[in-house]
Parts: sequence; structure tokens; C-alpha cells
Amino acid sequence: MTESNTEAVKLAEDKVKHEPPPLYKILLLNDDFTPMEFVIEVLKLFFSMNQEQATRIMLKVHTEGVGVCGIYPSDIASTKVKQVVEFARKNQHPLRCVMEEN
Ligand code: NFA
Repeated sequence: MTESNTEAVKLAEDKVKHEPPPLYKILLLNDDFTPMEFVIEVLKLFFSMNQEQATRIMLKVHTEGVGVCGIYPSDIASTKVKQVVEFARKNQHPLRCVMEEN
């Protein structure tokens, strides 16, 4: 291995050790059909919110069109998005959930 290559490896290792992982916002989007109570259940089940927090976020999405329900590293964010989308689909609701880089 060349000197410049070992130096590049050291720098990459330092980056892995010291830098926090990139974070992703999970967004819920409003629609006209998903029941408010179902959205509240989603927020309680997948985002560990209590009734009061879940109601506040649901109403924000309902009135403003979009709302942040959590911020996580990529693997956790993508797992949660999949779980929410699958849970909505199984219950035949069109609720949309997406992630975006912070
Ligand atoms: N707008 C939906 C309704 O009036 C409720 C809703 C809130 C849907 C948040 C999706 C997200 N039943």
C-alpha cells in the first residue's frame, strides 16, 4: 500500500469515528381519506408518541399538508417509512410517509 493510500485510509477511519451519521427527517403527508384516529395510532405505534403529542402532529399535517414525525439515521428512517407505508396499505388507507435528508 502506498504512503498516500495509508494516509487516505487513516483519514477515512477518523471520519467514521468522529462524524455523526447523516440524519433524515421522516415526513407524513396529508390526504383527504385517512382517518385522523389512524394517523394518531401510527404516530403512537411507530414514533413512540403519547396521545397528546400524536394529536398535535396529526393536526399539523392535516392543516399544513406535511409534518415531521421523527429524525433518524438512514437505516432506522427507511425501516420506519417501510413499516408505516405497509401498515397503512394493510388497512387500506392512502397515508403517505417519506424520508428526506436533513
Ligand atoms: N386529512 C385527513 C382527514 O381529514 C386526516 C389526516 C391527517 C390524513 C394527517 C393524513 C395525515 N381525515
